[in-house]
Amino acid sequence: MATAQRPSLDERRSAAAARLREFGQQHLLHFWDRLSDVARSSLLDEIDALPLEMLQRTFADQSAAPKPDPHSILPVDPVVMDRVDTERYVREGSAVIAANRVAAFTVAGGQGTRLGSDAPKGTFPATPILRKSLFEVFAESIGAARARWSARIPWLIMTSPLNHDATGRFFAAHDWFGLGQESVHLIVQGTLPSLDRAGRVLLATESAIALNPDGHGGAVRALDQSGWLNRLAREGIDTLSYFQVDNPLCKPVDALFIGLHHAHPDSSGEVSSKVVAKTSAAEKVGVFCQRGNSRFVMEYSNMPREMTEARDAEGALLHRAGSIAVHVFGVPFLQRLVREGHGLPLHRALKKVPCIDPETGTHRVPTEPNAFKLESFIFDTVPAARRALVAQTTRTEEFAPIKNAVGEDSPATSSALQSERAAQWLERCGVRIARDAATGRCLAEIELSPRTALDAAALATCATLPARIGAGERLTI
Ligand code: UD2
Repeated sequence: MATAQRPSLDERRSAAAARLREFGQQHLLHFWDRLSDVARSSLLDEIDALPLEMLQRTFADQSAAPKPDPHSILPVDPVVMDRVDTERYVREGSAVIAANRVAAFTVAGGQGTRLGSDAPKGTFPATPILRKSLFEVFAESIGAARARWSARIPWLIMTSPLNHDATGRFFAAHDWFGLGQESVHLIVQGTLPSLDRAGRVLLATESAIALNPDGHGGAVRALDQSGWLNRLAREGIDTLSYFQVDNPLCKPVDALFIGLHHAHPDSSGEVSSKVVAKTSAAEKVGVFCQRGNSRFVMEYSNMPREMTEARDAEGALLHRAGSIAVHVFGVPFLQRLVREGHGLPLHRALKKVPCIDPETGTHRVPTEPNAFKLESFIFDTVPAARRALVAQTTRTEEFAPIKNAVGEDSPATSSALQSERAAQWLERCGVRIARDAATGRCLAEIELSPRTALDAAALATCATLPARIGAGERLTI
C-alpha cells in the first residue's frame, strides 16, 4: 500500500502563506529566512491551528457590536435555595451522587496575573491558619463527599498549556492529597492568539505566536477533545459539578444544588447556576438576565451603566443575580452542544501582551494595554438550555474568592469570610463565639476542615466542639 508523502517544509510554507494572505496575516512568516528547520516546523504547526476565519469574524463583529438594549432585558427571578423543600431536594441530589452519576470539575487554567504569581492558582495558600492550598481544600471536600455517599466522584481539573506540568507536579508532590491518582484527571485546554488593535495576530518570538488560554468556555472543547465527555457518558456520569479554582468556600459536590438541577420544575436538567445577591452596583460579577424565555449572563464589563445601577421599587439593585461561577451541567447537554457545533462566542479584552515588533523583531514589554486577548466564557452555554435553573445561595455560605493580592477579593478578605462561615456553623451547634459588639464581626480566627464537616449539620455530630471561642483565639477543627 502506498503511504502518503508528508509535504516538505517549503510546500507547507506555500500553503500557509496563501491562507495567511487571504486573512491579512502574512506578517507571521516575516522572519522565515532566519529560522532553523525545527523552528519553521513549529511555527507552521501553530499557523495551521489558527482559526483564521473565526478570528476575522470576531474582530469585525466586536468592532461594530451594538450595545445591549436595556429595555428588552429583564432581571431573573432565582429559586432561593433556603426557601425550597430542602429535605426533598437533598434526598434527590444524594441519590444521584450515591448512584455514581456525578463528577467534580474545576477550571484551573487561568493565569493568576492579578495575584502577582506565576504558579498555578490552585497551589495558592488559601486557608486562614494552616495555609492549605486551594487544591487541598477541594481535595478534602471531594474526599469527604466520596466517603459520605460511598461514591466514586472522579475529579477533573482543566489546566492550560502554561500551568499543566506545574499542576501535575504539585499533585504528585502531595501524593494526590490521598484521593488516588487514578481518580484525579488533568485535562489541558486550548489556546487562542492575541491580536493587535488592527486585528493582526501577534508574535511572541520570531517563530512563535503569542497565545493565551482560550477561556473557561474552552472547557467544552477540552472535555470533548480529551475524550472525557464521551467517557463520562459511557461510565454513567450525567452530572458535572463545575466550579472555579479561586473560591475556597465553594461546595464541589452539593447535594441540594444537584437535587434542584435534576428535580426542580424550573430546570430542564441541562445547566443550573448559583448566584448571590450583589452587594453593590460596582461588584465585579456577571449578572444573570432574561430576554423572553431565554436566560443569559451579562459580564459586568459589558453591562450598560443604566442597567448596573437600576433599582427596583424597594430600592434594591434590579439586576442583582450575581454569578459565583458555580454550575451543574448535564453531560448529555454538553454532548448536544458539541454535536450541534455550538461554538461559543469569543470575547475580547484589551491587555498588556509581550510581543515582538512584526518588522524588526525587537522584543516589546508593553506598559500600556496593547493587544486583545480572546476568550470564550462557559456561561455562554446558558442560553442553549431549554430551562436554565438559577439558584440563589447565601454569600457567606459559599463565596470567598481570591483574585487580587490586596483589597477586595484578596487572601485577607477570603480568610475572614472562611472564619465567618466556620463561626456561623459553630454557633448553630451551640458554640459561643466572641464577636465585636458594634459590627458583629467574628473576633477569632477559625479554620474548619471539610474533612471534619462538609456542612453545619455534619458539624453538629462532631464530638469535640469547644463551648466558646474567645477574641483573638486561633482554632483549627
Ligand atoms: C469570573 C466571572 C464573573 C464572576 C466571577 C465570580 C468571567 C468572565 N467572569 O470573573 O462573572 O462570576 O468569576 O468569581 O468568567 N479559567 C480557565 N481558563 C481560562 C480562563 C480562566 O480555566 O482560559 C478559570 C480560572 O482559572 C478561574 C476562572 O476560570 O478559575 C475564572 O477566571 P477569571 O479570573 O478570568 O474570571 P473573573 O474572576 O474575572
